[in-house]
Amino acid sequence: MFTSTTTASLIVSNYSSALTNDSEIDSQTNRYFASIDIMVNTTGYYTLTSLSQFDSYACLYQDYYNSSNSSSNQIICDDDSGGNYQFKFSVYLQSGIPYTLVFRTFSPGVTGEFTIVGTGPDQIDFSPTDSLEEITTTTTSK
Ligand SMILES: [Ca+2]
Repeated sequence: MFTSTTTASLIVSNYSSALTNDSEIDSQTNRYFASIDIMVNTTGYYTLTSLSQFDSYACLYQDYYNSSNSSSNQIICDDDSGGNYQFKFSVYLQSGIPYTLVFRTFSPGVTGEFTIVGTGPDQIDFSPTDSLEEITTTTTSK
């Protein structure tokens, strides 16, 4: 009996940074977080997980993360599926659509270095989100 297996080669992309006392913080829960923009050039299933010394937690959002309504645009969240308290999930990412990964600690007041590891059919472009308040409109009157 023969078994035929087609194994597509998977590409691993890493993004390393750190949560520090200067990182963005959720004022309600006192947990530091990093907001990371994600783009892919090839549509398909990608797996995202983290390497860190702390208990990580992450959510993925389509387009952008709205800190005043954290459930809007939310695709998936995970706490410990990666083992060793690291988040892990697989998601279908579409080429040309911006996604935002919000990576944070599970417990308040925790800092430390971390690496996000993405695996999929193509490279993942990671970049820190410039601003969480890009939608803000400023009106000046005299
Ligand atoms: Ca966790």
